[in-house]
Amino acid sequence: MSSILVTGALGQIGSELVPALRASFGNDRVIATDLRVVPSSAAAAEAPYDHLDCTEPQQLHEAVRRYDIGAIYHLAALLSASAEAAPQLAWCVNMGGLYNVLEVARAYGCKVFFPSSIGAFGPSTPKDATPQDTIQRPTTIYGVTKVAGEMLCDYYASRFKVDTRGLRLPGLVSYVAAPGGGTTDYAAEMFVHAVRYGRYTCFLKAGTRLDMMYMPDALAAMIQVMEADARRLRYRNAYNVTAMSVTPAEIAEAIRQHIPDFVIDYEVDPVRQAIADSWPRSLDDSAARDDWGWAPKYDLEAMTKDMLTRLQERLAAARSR
Ligand code: NAD
Ligand code: AKB
Repeated sequence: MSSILVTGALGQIGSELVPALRASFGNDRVIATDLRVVPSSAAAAEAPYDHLDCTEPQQLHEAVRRYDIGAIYHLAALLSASAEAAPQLAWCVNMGGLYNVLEVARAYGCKVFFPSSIGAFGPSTPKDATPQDTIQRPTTIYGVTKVAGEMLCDYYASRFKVDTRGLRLPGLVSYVAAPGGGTTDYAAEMFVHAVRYGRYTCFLKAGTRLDMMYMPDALAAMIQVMEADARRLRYRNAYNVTAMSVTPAEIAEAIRQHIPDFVIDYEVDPVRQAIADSWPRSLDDSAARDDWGWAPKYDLEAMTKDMLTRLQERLAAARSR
């Protein structure tokens, strides 16, 4: 049985995707890799971890050969705000890395998961119930790399029969690893600050509506689309998926149901606000529901309850050490 390679495995998604994959497929069959040399999570320390720079094709070829890789979850990338601060590096990592992954997949017959984003849409995209097939003219370098990445996945699927699968993920909320330089980071940060300090200063305006998803649903979606029957997949670029469409004010109100004294104020960052304003308010994910049975489990209320419980447990454990 071949193994699974995860690039960018020490980030917000990889820190939870790797343990989830290991729980399903076995510790030794999931190879976590990242640009960072020292594994920071306990999960990475217990099972195979390798340093891998996805912009170096030779390193990918060596890893795929050494570990007999059959599937690659390609997570390594710069997120929207980090990419806007370093557009040239973002192109190199996001596009160069994906190209190298697709080439190695072509050579060795690997399946590839590519995480696209709501950032693949732009101001001329319909903002509400954004369709699966629609205008994609993003105004950020992050979005440019996500649209080009989606098209490259389509091309490798049709031209070289590489088994590519992808999702247009919304902002992800989680508590294991901090988000890494995105526009939707405020959502996860708000929960952490609510538990630690009882207050949060948000960098987006109170009414900024964006799609969000709790990490357990995102992990399920990634594994489910990779395991789906290939004959049922109409899209090889990326499927729209969402779980909720919410504003900072609405998340704050949900937190207040559990922490009544929670205070939120706003200090708007014009760069991240402009990015958020260019993205959809809500996605139509019916193609994912029809083709491979996508159905999220967490709405805002369920996510808020679980996030706060988990964060309070972690804080109590840290204080008792
Ligand atoms: P993250 O920033 O938390 O983690 C990315 C990881 O990639 C980091 O650990 C970093 O060290 C690593 N990395 C950077 N350059 C690399 C290189 N050259 N080679 C190997 N590793 C490198 O990001 P994340 O939130 O885990 O996101 C993973 C993927 O999912 C990205 O493609 C992102 O665009 C996409 N995505 C994330 C979200 C979200 O809300 N987290 C939403 C939509 C899409
Ligand atoms: C970001 O804000 O950059 C990411 C994303 C939605 O792609 N969280």
